[in-house]
Amino acid sequence: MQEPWWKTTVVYQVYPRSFQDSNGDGIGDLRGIIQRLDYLQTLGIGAIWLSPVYKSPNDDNGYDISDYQDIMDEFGTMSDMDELIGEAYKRNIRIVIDLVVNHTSDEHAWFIESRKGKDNPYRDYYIWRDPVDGEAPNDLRSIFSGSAWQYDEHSGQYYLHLFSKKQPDLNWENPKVHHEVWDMMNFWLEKGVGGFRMDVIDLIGKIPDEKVTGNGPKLHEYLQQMNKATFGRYDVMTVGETWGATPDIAKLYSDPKRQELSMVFQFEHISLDQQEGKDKWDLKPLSIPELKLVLSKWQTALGNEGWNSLFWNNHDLPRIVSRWGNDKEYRTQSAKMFAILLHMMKGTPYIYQGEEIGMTNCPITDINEVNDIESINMYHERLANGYSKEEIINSINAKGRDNARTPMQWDRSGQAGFSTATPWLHVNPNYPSINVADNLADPNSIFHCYRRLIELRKQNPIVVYGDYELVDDVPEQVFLYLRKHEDQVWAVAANIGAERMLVQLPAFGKSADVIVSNYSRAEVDFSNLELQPYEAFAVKLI
Ligand code: TEU
Ligand code: CA
Repeated sequence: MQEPWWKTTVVYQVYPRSFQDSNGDGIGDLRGIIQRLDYLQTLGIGAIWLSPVYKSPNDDNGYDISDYQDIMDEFGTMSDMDELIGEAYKRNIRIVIDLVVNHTSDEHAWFIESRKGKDNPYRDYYIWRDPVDGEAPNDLRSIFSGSAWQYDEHSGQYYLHLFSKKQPDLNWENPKVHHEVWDMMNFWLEKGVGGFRMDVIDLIGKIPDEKVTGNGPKLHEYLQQMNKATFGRYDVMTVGETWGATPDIAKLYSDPKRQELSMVFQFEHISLDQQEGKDKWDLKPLSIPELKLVLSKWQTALGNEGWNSLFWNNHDLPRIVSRWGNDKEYRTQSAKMFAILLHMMKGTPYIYQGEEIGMTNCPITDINEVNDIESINMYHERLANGYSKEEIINSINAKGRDNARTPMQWDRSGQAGFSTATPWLHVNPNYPSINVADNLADPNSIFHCYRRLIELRKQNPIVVYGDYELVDDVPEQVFLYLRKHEDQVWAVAANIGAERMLVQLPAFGKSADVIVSNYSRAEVDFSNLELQPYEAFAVKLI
């Protein structure tokens, strides 16, 4: 049976606001993405996950949608979108769009109607509740700080918003909401999109009165109905953003027999440097043994009942080379190390814009430099709770989402070639030494390492289908695993640290068949192998 295309391809995430400005207003746009399609074709990716481009007041940079079937003014027009889909397809690149249906903007026509009064036909498109003892219905909190309930003077009721006040949650217990969403999805499928990334899709089964938000009892029923009514009839991919997924829950989403989604983004590895039961801002050192266990668990737990996504970065996360690598003297080595470690695993890899050239976090010193509503709300809440400005700014520099949203660094020209105007968000001042142009020109660049990894996946079934096996008897900070397929065995090693590490596995023998390396290593002798700082390679054992 022909395997689905999304098992052998690599997906590239574009955050349109920061990718390429084509008309000199300092904001990225659709025509800018069209201009850069040849670059993405050179990289070798097969799909673009396009963060939202629909009409939005941009309270949450497009994740607050006021019209799902029209394009945000600053990003361009629907004909630009049609051209992007067509031009990408000519280059064997599918456009996977962002489906944000846990909530809309409060400026969406449905909510404008809904808030007009309790008897409005759109009232039950959203989640309205009476006050309890003059207060919010319960103590549900917004992920963007504060209560998840907003009081509405006009009707004397509260509405639910798990994100910003301008992002009211849709009421998925109302069948009319399902049909509205299905109609919108079919509108985009008929335009030829390659699938959907589904924003916080694990929340649409919520039961607010019982304070159940993720993994509600009807969630999978909703997804099976959605599959049947929309994308199930197309050769497209779907990936759910599911922060609370365990391997067993992931199987419910991605077991092909269940006809729900192709795969999900799980975040267990991403949460390893966060204190238990605390917020993302409350850090603890990453434990590499835990990272090895968690990633290995996901590599083996799904079996044939599901499919992994593989990622380090996205528009919500700090950049991996700054977070867990070394963005100073070992930036290139550690960026390539994370690339080799991830792209040799089983699943569909995702590259976030700029990751392929080792872009770094971009520290700020004052809250006035911050755009992201999540960071701004947290700043004010923690300031009110007695945290010092310094502590809060340190948290934002470590985990704030703007780190991922500074403009793409194309070349050494002003504003890194992103725009001829002052961009909506500051450009990282390190763009003269970290940019696409220099990466393209240097055969040993991070870009060419990613290009090689993408090529390896296309050419070698072992990378896509090989069984995974963690090798234990190595030093703590060395991640060593095997991939086995038919009569082949590949070994993948990564030293996740700046100290040299000695590996002694004589049983693995010697091999001169190095497939990819970030130190241009010519051969591997496992009986006495010294790994350099952040060294990584893949080698053929058999
Ligand atoms: O993110 C879901 C989400 O919860 C993240 O905001 C995450 O909790 C936090 O940012 C950790 O860094 C999705 C989108 O990816 C995000 O950009 C949106 O802000 C959010 O949903 C609301 O649509
Ligand atoms: Ca623009």
